[in-house]
Amino acid sequence: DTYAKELDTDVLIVGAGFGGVYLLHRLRDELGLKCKIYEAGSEMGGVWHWNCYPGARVDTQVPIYEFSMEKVYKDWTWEEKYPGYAELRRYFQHVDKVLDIRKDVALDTRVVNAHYDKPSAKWIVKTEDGRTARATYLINAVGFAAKRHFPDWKGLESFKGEMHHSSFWPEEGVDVKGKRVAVIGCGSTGVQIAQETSRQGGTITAFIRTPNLALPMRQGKLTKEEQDNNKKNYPEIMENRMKTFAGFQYDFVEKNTFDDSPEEREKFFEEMFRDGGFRFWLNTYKDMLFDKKANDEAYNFWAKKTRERISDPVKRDILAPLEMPHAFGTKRPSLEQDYYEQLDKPENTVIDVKKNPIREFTEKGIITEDGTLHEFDVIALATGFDSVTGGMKNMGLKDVEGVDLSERWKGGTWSYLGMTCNGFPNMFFLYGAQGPTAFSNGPSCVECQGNWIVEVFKKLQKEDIKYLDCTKEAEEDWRKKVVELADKTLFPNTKSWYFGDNVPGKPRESLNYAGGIPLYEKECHDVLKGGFEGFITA
Ligand code: NA7
Repeated sequence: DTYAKELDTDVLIVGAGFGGVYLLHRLRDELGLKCKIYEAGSEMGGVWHWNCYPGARVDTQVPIYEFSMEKVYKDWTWEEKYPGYAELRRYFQHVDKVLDIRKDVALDTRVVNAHYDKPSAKWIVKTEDGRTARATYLINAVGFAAKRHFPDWKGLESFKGEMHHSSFWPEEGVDVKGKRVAVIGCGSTGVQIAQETSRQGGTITAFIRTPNLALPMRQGKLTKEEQDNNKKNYPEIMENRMKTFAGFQYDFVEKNTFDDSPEEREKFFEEMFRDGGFRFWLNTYKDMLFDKKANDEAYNFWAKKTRERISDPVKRDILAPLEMPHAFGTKRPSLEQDYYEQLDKPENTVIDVKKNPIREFTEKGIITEDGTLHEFDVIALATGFDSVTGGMKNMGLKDVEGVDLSERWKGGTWSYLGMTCNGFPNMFFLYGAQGPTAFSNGPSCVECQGNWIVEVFKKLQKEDIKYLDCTKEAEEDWRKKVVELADKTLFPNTKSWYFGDNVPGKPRESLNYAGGIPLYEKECHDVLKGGFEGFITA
C-alpha cells in the first residue's frame, strides 16, 4: 500500500510533476522496479498543481511542452498553443489514465527527513505525518520552484484583506472585479497575474523592482484536426528538441548580430517578434547572450517595440526604460498578451520600488518609502522562490555522516552532473541545481536527465552494482565547469534567481548548467562509457 506506515520499495521518488512521473513510468514499466512517489501536494502535476493564480499558463508552446511518448500524445488534444493551468491539470489526468501512475503515488505526503542507512543499504525516508519508507534508491524530483520566497517586510502579517503567494492561490479563485489589487513582483508570475487581474476588472497597482523584458506570446487556439495531422511529425519534433540548446523547437541561428546590416537585423527582429514566444530570446543571433554590443541591439529593439505600446510616459519609463536595466535575456523574459496595454490603463498604477521601496504592510495595505499608504483589498505576492536549490535543501536530506544537505550547500552548491551528490549514495535528482534546468524547457530537461538515470539503473543491474556515490573531486570539477560555462555569457552580470540573488544571504553562484542540452547529454553519457567515471561503486 502506497500510504503504508512502513513502506518498502526499490525506488522512492519525491515529487509527482513531469520529472517524477517520467521516472516512475520508465523505471517501473520498463525495468520492472518497484517504485513509489511521495508528493506533498494533493494532486499530481507539480507546478501545475500548485499554480492556479489568475492567468497561470506555460510559456512554452505545445507539443514542445509535453511528454515525448507516443502513447501519451496519441489521444491527447490541446486547446491552446500555450495552455493554462486548468488544461495542464487535465493533461496530467490523461497521463495518469494512459500510464497508470496514480496508484503508486502517495499524495499529501511531505518528506521531512531522509538518510542512507549503511547496514541495510537503504534510504530511510520520513514523512511529516510519521510514515517511513525504506528504499534502495531515492530520487528527488521536487522541481526548481518548491520553496516559496517571502521577503521579510515589516508588518506582512498585519494586512487584513486577502493576501496570497502566487503558488498558494485559493483553488476556488479570488473575485477581483472592482477590487483594488496589489501585484508585487513582475517575474513570469507577476506579469501573468497583473494582466489577467486587470482583464477581470480589478484595479491594479504593480510594484516593479526590475522590469520584465516580456515578449509577445501570440497565443492561439489549436484544432484537433491540425494536431492530428501534425502527429506524424512528433517523433521528429521530439527528437529535434533534444538537439537544441534549450530543448525547444528552435535554436540560436548560425550568425552573429553584426553579420547582418542594420536593415537586415531590423527585419530579422521583426519576424521573431511577429511569430512570438521565446524566438526573440532563443532563436536569435548566437552572440546575443555573450556579447554586450550585440545584446544592446536586441534590447533597443525590444524597448522600441514595447514603448510604442505604453502611452503614459511615467509607466513607459518604468516598464521599458530607454536605459537598459540588464542585458536582454539574462533574466527570464515572460510571455505576455496585453500586459502593457492593461498596465497602461489610467485606473492602473505602476510603482518603481527601486525608487520608492515598500516600507511596511499595514491592516489596510502597503506604505511606501515616500510615506504614501496604498490601500488594497487583495495583495498578490508574486515574489518567487528560493529557486533551484530551495526544494532539496528543505526536505531533511542527510549525507552518510548525518550532515544535512542545507548545511553542505550553505556556502555554495556542489553536485556531480547536476544529478548526484557526494555522500548521498544511490540518490539522484533531476531538474535541480547544476543541470540545464532553468535554461531549458522542463519536459525536455527531465527526459534528458531521466533517460540518463534509466541508463544508470540498467548498468547497475547489469553489472550487479549495489552502491554508487560520486566523489568530491568529481563534484569540484563539475562545479568548475558550471561556473566556467556561465562566465562565458552575459548572465553573471545580472542579478537574478539564476544566480541566487533574489534570496537575501543565498550564496551567489551559477545555479544552472549553461552549456545547453546536447552538450550536457554528451557529458553525462560519456561518464557511463568510461564505466562510472567520477563515482565510487561497490
Ligand atoms: P521570479 O521570477 O523570481 O519573480 C519574483 C519577482 O518578485 C521579481 O519581479 C522580483 O524582483 C520581485 N521581488 C522579489 N523580492 C522583492 C522585494 N523584496 N521587493 C520587490 N520586489 C521583489 O518568480 P516567478 O514566480 O515570477 O517566476 C519563477 C519562475 O517560474 C519563472 O522564471 C518561470 O521559469 C516559471 P527582482 O526581479 O528580483 O528585482
